[in-house]
Amino acid sequence: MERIYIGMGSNLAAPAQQLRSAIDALAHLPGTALAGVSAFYQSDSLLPGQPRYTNAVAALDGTLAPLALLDALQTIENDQGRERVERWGPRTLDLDILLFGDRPIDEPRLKVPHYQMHLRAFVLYPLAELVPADFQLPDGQTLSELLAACPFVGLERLPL
Ligand code: ROI
Repeated sequence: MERIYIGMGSNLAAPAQQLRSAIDALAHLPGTALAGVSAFYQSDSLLPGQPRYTNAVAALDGTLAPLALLDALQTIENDQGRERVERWGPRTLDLDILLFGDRPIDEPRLKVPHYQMHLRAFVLYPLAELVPADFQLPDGQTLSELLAACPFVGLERLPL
C-alpha cells in the first residue's frame, strides 16, 4: 500500500464542479481508497490570457501500478470532457500524479515527483493540508523548505 498525491486543476466549465466530480471518480477507482482532499484554491493561470484556475490535491492509498493509475486518471480527464487541443491550453480537468509513495518514477509517460510541483503554490499549499509537518519529498527536500521559497501570493483559499 502506498500513499499517492494527485494534483487537480480546472479552468473551464464550472471548475469547482469539475473538481468535485473528479473527487467522486477518484473515490470509486479500483485498487485505491481516497484518504483525503485539500480545500480548493483559486489563482490566475501561469500563462496569460486563460481563465483563472481552481486547484486542489487529493491523497489516495493504493496498490495499483503507477502506469495503471496514470491510465485511470486520463480516463477520468477524458470522461470529463478534456480536449487536448494545445499543450498548456485551458482544460476542464487536469489530474497529475505528484508523488507515489517515496519512489521516484522515470518513465517516458510519467515522471514523479511532478517536475514543477516544488515551484507551484497551487500545488504546495493544498498538499501541506494533507501531510505531516516534517514531510519530505523523495529527494529529501522538506515541504517546509519548499513553502518558504514559494510565497502564498495570488492564491485564494475558497471556503469549504
Ligand atoms: N495555473 C494555475 N493557476 N493552475 C494550474 O493548474 C495551471 N496549469 C497549467 C498552467 C497553464 C501552466 N497554468 C496553471 O497547466
